[in-house]
Amino acid sequence: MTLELFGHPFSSYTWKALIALYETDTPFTFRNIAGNEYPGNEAAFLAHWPVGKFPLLVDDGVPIMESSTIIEHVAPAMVPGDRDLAREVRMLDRIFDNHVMTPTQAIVAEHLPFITPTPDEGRIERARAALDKVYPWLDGRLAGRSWAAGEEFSLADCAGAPSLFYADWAHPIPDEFATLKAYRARALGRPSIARVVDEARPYRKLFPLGAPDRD
Ligand SMILES: N[C@@H](CCC(=O)N[C@@H](CS)C(=O)NCC(=O)O)C(=O)O
Repeated sequence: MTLELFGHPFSSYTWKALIALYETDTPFTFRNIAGNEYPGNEAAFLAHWPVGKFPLLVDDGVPIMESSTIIEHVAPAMVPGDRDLAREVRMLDRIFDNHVMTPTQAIVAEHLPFITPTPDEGRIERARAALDKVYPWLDGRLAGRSWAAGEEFSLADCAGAPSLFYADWAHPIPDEFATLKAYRARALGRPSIARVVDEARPYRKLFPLGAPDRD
């Protein structure tokens, strides 16, 4: 397979796919769609996927959308063979995307003037409330685990690390959730994750709430 990954170095879902590619040392070409820095990449990306959500993988000309599907394609071992463990991995993958990343994106979007000239404070408050519900649940679920679904790094961690990275910037995880904070810190120490974080440093000025001076 000849792989091209279209994405943005500061995008959480691009990180999710990149983490799986880096974890498995899979050769690929990164096609950066950041701004006007790389002319042609954005047009090629939109020609494959007019919806415009990234990342997008193109394997020998075949476009594959959605980060979880991309990961199952390039790194099938990221979902364990055991049926019960696979369910836990896929469930946590969905929870991180839908219940951590989605409210985080909502908070961020309400601070982007080109999306919302007047921030919708109600939407921001609902998103913060959603994170306040999921943080304690995750804190309990991750207790006693090295990685999101147990002892093995998996698809769930590819989703967990980027979503918690940005969620903590948008709506900090309270100190009382020590297990969740320790999981986030452990994830940031893993080489594949440290690498995506480092590659995105030049883009931190884009974070509309102001990137905190940490991580
Ligand atoms: N469900 C998609 C979500 C992708 C997504 O929301 N990507 C964001 C970047 S992190 C995006 O494309 N934002 C640009 C836009 O919405 O126009 C996936 O898992 O790949």
